[in-house]
Amino acid sequence: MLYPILNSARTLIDLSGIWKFKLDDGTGFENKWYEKKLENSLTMAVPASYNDQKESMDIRDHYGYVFYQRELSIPKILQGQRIILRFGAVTHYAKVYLNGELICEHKGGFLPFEVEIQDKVRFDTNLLTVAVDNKVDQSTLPVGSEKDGSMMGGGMPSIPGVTPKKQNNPNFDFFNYSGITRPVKVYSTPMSYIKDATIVPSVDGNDAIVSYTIDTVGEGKVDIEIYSEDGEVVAKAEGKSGTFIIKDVNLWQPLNAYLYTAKVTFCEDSYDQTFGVRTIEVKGIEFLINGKPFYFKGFGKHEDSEFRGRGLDEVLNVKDLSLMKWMGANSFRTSHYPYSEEMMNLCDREGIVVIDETPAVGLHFNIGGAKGPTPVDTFEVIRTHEHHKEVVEDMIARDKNHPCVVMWCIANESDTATNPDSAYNYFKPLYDLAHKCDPQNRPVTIVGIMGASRGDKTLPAMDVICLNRYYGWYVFGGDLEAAKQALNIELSFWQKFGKPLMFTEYGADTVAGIHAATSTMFTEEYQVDYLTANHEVFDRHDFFIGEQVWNFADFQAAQGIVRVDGNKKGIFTRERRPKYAAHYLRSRWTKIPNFGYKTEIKK
Ligand code: GCB
Repeated sequence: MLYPILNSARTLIDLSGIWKFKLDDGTGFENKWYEKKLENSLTMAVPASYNDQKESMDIRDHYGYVFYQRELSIPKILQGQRIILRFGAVTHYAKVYLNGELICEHKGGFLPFEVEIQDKVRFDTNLLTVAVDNKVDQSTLPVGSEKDGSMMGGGMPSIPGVTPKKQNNPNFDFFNYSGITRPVKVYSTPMSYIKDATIVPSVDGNDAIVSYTIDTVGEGKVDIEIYSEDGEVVAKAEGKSGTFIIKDVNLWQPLNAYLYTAKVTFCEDSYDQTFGVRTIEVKGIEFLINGKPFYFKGFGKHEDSEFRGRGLDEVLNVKDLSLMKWMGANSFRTSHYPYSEEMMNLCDREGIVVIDETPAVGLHFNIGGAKGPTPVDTFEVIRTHEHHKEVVEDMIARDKNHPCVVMWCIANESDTATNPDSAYNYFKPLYDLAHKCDPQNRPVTIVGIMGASRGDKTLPAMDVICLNRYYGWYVFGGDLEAAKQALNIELSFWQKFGKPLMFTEYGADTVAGIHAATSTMFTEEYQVDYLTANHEVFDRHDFFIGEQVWNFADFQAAQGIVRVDGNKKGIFTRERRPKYAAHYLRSRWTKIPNFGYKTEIKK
């Protein structure tokens, strides 16, 4: 799906701002709130999560639908054009009404969707209403538990005469921020238009051979001009698909990005698609970018900040990448959902390497609040099968052209070991689907949970083995010598698969400002000691190709007895102030090269 742009053929109207807002009291649909102006509404900023914008537990912990509304004026000059209403993300389910008519619905809170409205709008004022549902259950991604008690919050006892409030039970460790979290835009195209562009670069000596496909609607001819960063035309092509050659190509390199622009014209329409030229390959125990063995240094992150929740914040995005560069990091994983298109564009520009993850988290009914007395076969119980396919397809369709994306991650910490055959039968088709959908055929992975290894069939079937491990925290907390031994034993187990392995999470909760001369858990000193112990073991293994610390910054989670105002495993606080460990990691990572770090061990 193309990102909406403004150019000589297309207009773009941003609907960011203050919208009307109202919690559904259970009568919103029955009383057709979408047909008239919302009564007794509140103000709410878009894009942003609604939860932290007001001082009200009813809003923060709301369960179910809310209604957003605004007037939408469409200029008459757009008559005769295709007009599209596009949502960057609405979390988790959206019903969109224009002048009282339901014009589209969308499931899933982290990917864009759009609807053509030229035949539905008045070229005057319209009433736009969006009903947004935040419920998570065993059919949604992320997954909610249908039992009382969130994964981290502990269960709610059932006591006759007591009616606990209705609430979501996220089967995941981050706050269930909801609402219209990414930009809402109206854009126009001519009636004959460019629907999609797919660009697949390859490298041949000093040159790039780039194949492309342009998807169009209407009759006409496609022309393409390729521009360098200096605005020079470096290649040209004609037709809906084909190849072009860029002589003496400038490669897109980690932390040294170079972007070309393909200017596509078709009838009256035109579209500017940026792309980078780089190659990705998993070969033996190495992960090659542009033919050289890459070492991942970086983080698992969240889209999370004060007031906005998970809402798009471009200042924060720029700041986060700047802090990463300051530390010598080169990569992150979009844990635990696809991030905004704006962030992906920024990573292309900044040369930050991205592992792009679906919102499939919580596919595990044998841990936390979801756990019953006897283990269940998660993949017999869960109802995400079809939706999981959709999110894999839609994420890849959205992000396929981004040079920053080097690997797809189809899920985080699923139950791959309780019933290994069921898990394999669920995930292998998704792995195959990801490969089939991606025109660049990037590597595909799944992130494995602590405790699952022997007997697991799913992880060894992936292109790269990605593990979340907490030796020295959840296991052997406070005993880093035992942690090192256990970690080393586990890595030796994985070595036999002959594949590259990386840690996509390892970390320790650390309360900023707590210090101790004798390092104990939760102190800033312990976070450094924990990381140092892990690194000592990582550095012994040549197939260990990357370290992504959990987490870049402290982040909000559900209320409960485990998290004190959120998860504190950040290397930065939620306000982006460095903890002591940031300086330690900076010192380590600025010495580790992006390429060839493990070459010495192999010699
Ligand atoms: C994990 C999860 C992550 C949690 C983290 C933790 O393994 O993938 O979502 O936040 O552990 O801190 O427990």
